[in-house]
Amino acid sequence: MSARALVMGVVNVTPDSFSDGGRFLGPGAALEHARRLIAEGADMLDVGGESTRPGADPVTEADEIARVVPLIEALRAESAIPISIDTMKPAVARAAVAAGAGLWNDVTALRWSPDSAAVAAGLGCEVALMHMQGDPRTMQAEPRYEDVVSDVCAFLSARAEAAMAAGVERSRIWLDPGIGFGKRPRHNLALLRRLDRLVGLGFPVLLGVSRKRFIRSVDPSAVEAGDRLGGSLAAALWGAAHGVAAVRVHDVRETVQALEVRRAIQEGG
Ligand code: HH2
Repeated sequence: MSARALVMGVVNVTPDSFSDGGRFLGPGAALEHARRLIAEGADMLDVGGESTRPGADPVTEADEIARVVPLIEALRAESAIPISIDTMKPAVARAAVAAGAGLWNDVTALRWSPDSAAVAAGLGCEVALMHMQGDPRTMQAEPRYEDVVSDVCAFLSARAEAAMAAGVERSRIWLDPGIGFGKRPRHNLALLRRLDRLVGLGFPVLLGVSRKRFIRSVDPSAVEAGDRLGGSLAAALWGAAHGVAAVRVHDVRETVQALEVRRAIQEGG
């Protein structure tokens, strides 16, 4: 096994994701896409049924379950790949874990419902706690920080403590700085520059930089999400070099290749 960062491939079953524009809506198309990401070398898959795009419309619990559960069941029937469920809702997490997901990826860091932390503890699954200022509808309105790196580290430490107080085992917790969630470009760049501070908290770090808007702040010509592969790879390599455990990406093949080349240079083949 190589020591490189793990690659988490994104499988959206949504009509309105910012990065892939709903091309994968529908369980059949989403399953095909998931198979492709596995063939391209994904170490795990992140299945989501609700877009967290700024301004995205909320989805009901029942609709979200109906989007993600058939896909997770179908994947489980043919593959042992670890699956995470990207949801804020405890009922969706519960249904997804029953269908075979092993990690609850929660962009609200278990704050969406007062039951979230207890449900996570009861499920016994891994949990990724992500930082977000505000909520998806309003988060880009006017993000403010005293010191973004210290603020995000303090928030994530507190959320990890809250999860553990509710019974989630320490060894099951991941932290994620939430690149693009209630942050200006300078905030995203500062968080990336000082990833060592987050890694230093002692939990595995998950990093989502793929196709994100901050890349456009560096290259104004990268208007569409699909124009941002170079920046996505640069940021993933930066994350790997600074100790993140996993990167959440859309372009699995290219990211695996980039990380493997970096590893081969470092380890000599
Ligand atoms: N980013 C997105 C969604 N979920 N989860 C974690 N832990 N970290 C992230 O950075 C993260 C995330 C946004 O990306 P995408 O899935 O492409 O968009 P959408 O939420 O519209 O589906």
